[in-house]
Amino acid sequence: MKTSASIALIASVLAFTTTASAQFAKPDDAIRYRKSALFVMQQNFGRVAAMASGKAPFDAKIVADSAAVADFTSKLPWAAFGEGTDKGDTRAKAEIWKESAKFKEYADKMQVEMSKLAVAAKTGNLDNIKAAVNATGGTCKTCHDAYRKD
Ligand code: ASC
Repeated sequence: MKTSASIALIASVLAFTTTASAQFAKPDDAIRYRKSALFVMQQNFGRVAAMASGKAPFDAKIVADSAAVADFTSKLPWAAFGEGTDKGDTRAKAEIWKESAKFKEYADKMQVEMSKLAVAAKTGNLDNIKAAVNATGGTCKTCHDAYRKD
C-alpha cells in the first residue's frame, strides 16, 4: 500500500473510533442513550414476540414494521458503552469493561439474530418468525445473565 493511502486509512479509522467514543457530552448521556435504544428495541421485539406466540392478535404489517425497528435499534446501544460509563443509573455490570471481547460477541450475536428476525417477519411465515423470536430472545437472555444486574 502506498504511504499516502495507509495514512488515509489510519486517519479514517482514528476518526471513526474517536467519533464512536466521543459522541456523548457526559457519561450520563451515554447511559441514557443506550437505555433508550434498548427500550425502543425491546418494545418492538416484545410486540413481535407477543404476536408470534398468540398473546396478541397477529398482524403481519405490525410484525414486519416492528421487527425492522428492532433490527435498526439493535445496532445503537453499543457505542454508548465507552470507558467511564460503568457508574450511574445503570444495571450494566463491571464485567462488561473487563470482558469487552465477550460482551461484543454477545452484542454481535444478538444483532445477527435480530436481523434474521426482520427477514423472517417480512415473509410473514409464522413458523419462521417464531423460530427467529426464540433465537433472538436467547441472545438477549445470555447477555443479561452475564452482564446485567437484577
Ligand atoms: C424481551 C426482553 C428480554 C428478552 C428475553 C428473552 O422481550 O425484555 O430481555 O425478551 O426475555 O428471553
